[in-house]
Amino acid sequence: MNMVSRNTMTTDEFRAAILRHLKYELGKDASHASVEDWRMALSFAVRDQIVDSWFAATRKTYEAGAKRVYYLSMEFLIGRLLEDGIVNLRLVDQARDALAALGQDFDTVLEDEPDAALGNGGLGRLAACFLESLSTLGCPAYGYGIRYEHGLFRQSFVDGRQMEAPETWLLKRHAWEFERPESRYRIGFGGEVSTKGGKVVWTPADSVDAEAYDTPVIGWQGRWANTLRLWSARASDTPFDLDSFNRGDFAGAAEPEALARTISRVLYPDDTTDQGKELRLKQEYFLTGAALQDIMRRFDSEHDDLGKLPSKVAIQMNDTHPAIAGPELVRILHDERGLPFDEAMNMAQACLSYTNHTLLPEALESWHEGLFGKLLPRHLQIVDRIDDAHAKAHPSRTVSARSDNHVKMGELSFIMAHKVNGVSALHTDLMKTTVFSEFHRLHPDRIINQTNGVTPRRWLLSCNPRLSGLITDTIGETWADHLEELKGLEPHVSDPAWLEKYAAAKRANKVDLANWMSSTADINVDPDMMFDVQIKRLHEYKRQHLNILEAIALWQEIKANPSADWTPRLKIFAGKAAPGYFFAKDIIRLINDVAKVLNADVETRDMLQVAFLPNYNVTLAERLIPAADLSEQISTAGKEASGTGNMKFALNGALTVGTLDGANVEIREHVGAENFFLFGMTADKVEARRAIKDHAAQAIAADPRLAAALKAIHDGVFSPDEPARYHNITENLSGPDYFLVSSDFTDYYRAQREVDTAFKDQQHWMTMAALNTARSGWFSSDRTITDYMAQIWDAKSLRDS
Ligand code: B1H
Repeated sequence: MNMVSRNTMTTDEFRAAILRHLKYELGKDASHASVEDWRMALSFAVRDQIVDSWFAATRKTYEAGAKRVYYLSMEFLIGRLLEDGIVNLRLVDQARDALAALGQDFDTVLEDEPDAALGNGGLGRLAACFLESLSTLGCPAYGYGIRYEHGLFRQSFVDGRQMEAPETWLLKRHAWEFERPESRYRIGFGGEVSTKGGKVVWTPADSVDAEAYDTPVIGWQGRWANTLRLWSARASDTPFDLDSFNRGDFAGAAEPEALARTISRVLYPDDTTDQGKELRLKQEYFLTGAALQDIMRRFDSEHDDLGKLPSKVAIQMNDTHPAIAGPELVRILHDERGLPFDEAMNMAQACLSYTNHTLLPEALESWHEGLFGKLLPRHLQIVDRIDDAHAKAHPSRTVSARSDNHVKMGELSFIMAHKVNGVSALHTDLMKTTVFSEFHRLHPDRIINQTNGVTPRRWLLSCNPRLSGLITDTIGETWADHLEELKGLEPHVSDPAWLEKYAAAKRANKVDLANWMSSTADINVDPDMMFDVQIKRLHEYKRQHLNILEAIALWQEIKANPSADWTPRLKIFAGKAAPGYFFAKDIIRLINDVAKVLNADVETRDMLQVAFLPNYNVTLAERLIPAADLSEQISTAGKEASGTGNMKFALNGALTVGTLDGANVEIREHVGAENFFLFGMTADKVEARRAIKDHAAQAIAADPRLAAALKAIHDGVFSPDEPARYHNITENLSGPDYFLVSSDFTDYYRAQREVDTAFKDQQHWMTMAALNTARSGWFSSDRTITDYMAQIWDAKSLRDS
C-alpha cells in the first residue's frame, strides 16, 4: 500500500524539519528529548505543511470574493489531530521513517497526544467530520466554537461505579492552535435598553471579551484548509486591581479575570438532556455574539453593500445551542446598521439555517423569560417582535417562540431559518409529523433531510490501515474522497482468496485490540470470539440495559446447557453517563457487576464475556471500530435521530443488530436487508405499545428468559453484597419501562441467536461484512456536505480538482 506516501517531501527533509523544530522551537537536544518533545517537533513539522495550504485557501477565498459557510456549534469533538494531519497530507511513510531514523517509534509518539474532547458525543463528532469534509471539498468555511479549558470529563470506575475527573487536555502542550489576540470582541450581558434619537440602544451591565484561537483544518491531500476558530473568555479590559493586591487581597485582585474565564472553563457534560442553567445560556451567547461580530467584520472588510450579506454569508446553527444567532443578527442589522425591522429579519433568515438533532422533549431548549431577559434584555424584545411578525404573517398559527413565560429555542430557530434540516430520513419525517408539524404546514418547503455522514479519512483510511490497504490494492486509491467507489469491491466479495484477505484484516485488528485490552485493562480474550460492541453515550433510549439483559439471559441458557454449540462472544461496552443522570450511572454499574460475575464463571467464560472499557473517546472509537464484528444499534425506534457510529461500524465491516431507527433504516437499505439483523418495534408502533397499561408485565409474563434475567438482577446475583442495588432498574423495566426494553427483549434475543448462527459460518459472515463495507460509501460526510452546499448554503467549492 503506497497511497499514503505521495507528498513530495522526502523522509530526509522531514527528519531535518523535525530536528529543526526540536532545537529552535522547543529548545531541546535530541539526546534529551522526551516523547512529548518529539510529538511537538513532529506536529510543528506537519503544521508547517498545513499552514502553507491554509494561507493559499484563504488567499483564494478573498480573491474570489466567495461565499463562506459558518458552522456554529457548542461542540467540536475533534480528538487527536496529529495523525489526521499526517494522513491527509499523505506523509505517513515519511513521518514513520523519519522518526525511526531518529530512534523514535511513530505509534508511541502519536499516542502521546491528548484527545481534544470538546464535545459530548455524536453532535460534536458530526461537527468535526463536517469541518474535515468542508476542507476536503474546498468549500470556504469557518467552524466557530468555544475553547473549553476542560472538555468532557475523564471517566474511571471504582467498584464498577463511574467516577468523573476533570479533563485537562490543555495541560499538555498543544501544537495546533494560533492565538489571535487581535481578534477580540466584547460580549455584553444584562443592563438596560433605552431609546436615543429614535434608535434603540442596549447598554449591557457586564461584559467579557472573547479572544480567538485558530486551528487549521486540513482536507484530504492538503488541497484546502479551513479554520476552526474557538473563543476563549477574558476579562474585558478590567485593569488588574492593584489596590486590592496592595491591601493583601490577592484573590480579590484576580477575581474579575477568574469570573470572566468561567464562561469558557468547562463543556456542559450533557447529551440530550436540558441543563437550563444560566452559565449555559451565557456560553451560548458568548459563542454566538463573538462569531457574529467576527462574521460582520470580515464581511465589512470585503463588501460595502449590506444587501450582499445573504450571498456571502451562510450561518448554520448546530441544533438550538447557537439559536440566539437569530435575534442577535436582527439586533445587529436593525439596531446597529439601521435596517427596518422586517428587512433585518428577512436578511437574517436568508443567512441562517438550523439543524435539529433530537426530538426528545427534555432536550428541546427553552429559557425562562426572567433569566433570558435578565441576561439579554434587548434580545427578549427582539424575540417578541420576531414572534409577532410570524404571527401576523400566519394568522392561523398556534405555534410560537414564546409560551408559558419561556423562550422556545426550537420554535425560534425554525422561524429564523430559511432551511431546517433533520439528520436522517426517519428523523426528518418525524419532525414533520410531530414536533414541527404545524410549522411544516405553514412552511412546507422549509424542512429538508440531510442524512448524516462520517469522514472516511479518519473512520477508515486512518483508523483501519489494513482494510484501507486491501481496498486500495483492489480498486485503486481514489476511494478516499469518492467513497461510492467502494461499490467496486462487490465483484471481489465472491472471490474466496479476496475474502480471505478481508477476513485476515479483520482478524489482525481483533488481535491488536485483544492485546491492547490485555495490557491496559487486564481483559484476556480469544480473538476468535465474536466482538460485539456497543459504544455511545449512556442513555435509557439507547438501551445499553437491553444489551446487558440479553447477556444475562444468554449466560443463564449457557449454564443450563453448557455443552451446546454456543458461539463465543465478547460484549464490549464503552460510554459516559452525564454526571447527574443517576439511572444511566446505575446501568454502567450493573454492566460492570455483571461482567465481574460472568468473567469469573469458569463454566461459561469461554462462551461469554463482558467488558466495559473506561473513558470512551474518539481515540478509543478508532481502536474499537475496526475490530468489531457486531455493531449494537438498539435504540427505541423514533428516539435516535440518526446515529453516526452505526455508519462507522458498517463501513469497517461490522454487521448491525439494530432497530428501524435513525440512519439504521438507510444503512439497512444500502447494505441490503439480508446483511443486517433487524429486530424490534417500529416507530409507528411505539406509542400504541406504550399505551397498553401493563406492557412490560405482559412482555415479562410471555418470556421466561426475560423474567429469569430480571429476577437474577433483582435477587442480587450480580450484587450479592447489596441485593437491592438494582431494584430501581428492575422496577422500571417491569413497570413504566418508557423505552420499551421489556417489550423489545424477546425479539432482540431472537435476533441475537440469529447472529450466533450466522457467525458460525465465517465465510458467509465475512461476505456480509465485506458487502457492508462495499455498500456504505453513501455515508461519507462528503456526500452530506455536498448536499448542504447545494440545498442549504448555496456555496461553491474553490478547490482545484
Ligand atoms: C444529538 C444532541 C445533544 N442530538 C443536547 N442532540 C446537548 C443535545 O449538551 N447538550 O445540551 C448535547 C447534544 N446530540 C445527537 O446528534 C443525536 O442523538 C444522534 O442521533 C445524532 O447522530 C447526532 C448527530 O446528528
